[in-house]
Amino acid sequence: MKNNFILTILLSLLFCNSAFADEISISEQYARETIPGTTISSAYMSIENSMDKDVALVSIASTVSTRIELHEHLMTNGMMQMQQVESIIVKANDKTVLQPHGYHVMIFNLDEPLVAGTEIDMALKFDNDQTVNIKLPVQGLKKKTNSHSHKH
Ligand SMILES: [Cu+2]
Repeated sequence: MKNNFILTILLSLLFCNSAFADEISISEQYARETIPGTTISSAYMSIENSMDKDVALVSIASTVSTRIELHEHLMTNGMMQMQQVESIIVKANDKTVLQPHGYHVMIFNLDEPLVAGTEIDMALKFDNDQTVNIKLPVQGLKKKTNSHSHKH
């Protein structure tokens, strides 16, 4: 009985979202359209960990860029700044949301600007040797470019 229950859960996980890879699931993922005149973009997503131990996102690869970094926003002296982080932890049976003004993914050195309505790929590498492949729709810029710039 218990095994059937577990099997049902596994099957529903497998069939409801192709982005599922074992016990890490990605949802609400998207990338931003490139701001005209720049070669960067950012991406956001929700990462859910249904394992009994913490896992950390450590790197991201994509066909659109060879330089993709994990970042966080911090308030420093009343100024919103961002810095690169080595990893983003997703606690056991919890989720971490990458969103504007929080953790985010920075994409640098784009050969081609990201265009709204298209899709890009990403391979998310975690510290348990798991890689999760996802597709991210590119969304248009909702607001005018805000004044903080990316200094790298
Ligand atoms: Cu950033």
